[in-house]
Amino acid sequence: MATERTLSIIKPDATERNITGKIISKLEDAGLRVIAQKRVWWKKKDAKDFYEVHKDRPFFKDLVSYMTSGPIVIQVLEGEDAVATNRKVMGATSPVDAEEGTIRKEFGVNIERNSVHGSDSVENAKKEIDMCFAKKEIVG
Ligand code: IDP
Repeated sequence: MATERTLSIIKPDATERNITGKIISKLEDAGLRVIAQKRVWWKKKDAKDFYEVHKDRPFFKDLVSYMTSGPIVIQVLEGEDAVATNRKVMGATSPVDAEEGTIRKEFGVNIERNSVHGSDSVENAKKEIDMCFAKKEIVG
């Protein structure tokens, strides 16, 4: 196993319900360490740039509206197999399909308002971390 970094976002549905601490506890319990963190409120351009890969999907416009509807908490997580470990503790995209004990099962509202984002590959993690953080903001 390799020590990796991944990008995590606590989404607006979770900041609105004041459950960021509960979500961070689950990440830490899974062996992940928060090595960078900031709370921001994205403009449309930020959300569009971040989710560019989904720009042709039918849910893109709604996703951009949702991700700009309130504050988010963006984090860099570090740990053994951080990308896969984080995806496991997040659970499937839709809370209905997510396994018991996962963040999305416990806190997700629906397939869109699913409380967290996590990079889906080491390569995308690097890109997303570079998009969201300056090097000096990451303290491993
Ligand atoms: P992931 O977040 O589990 O990796 P993706 O397919 O990359 O899932 O989708 C990105 C985000 O877009 C999801 O987390 C969710 O917020 C939203 N999303 C995905 N599929 C749908 C859908 O069918 N309807 C509405 N929103 C969706």
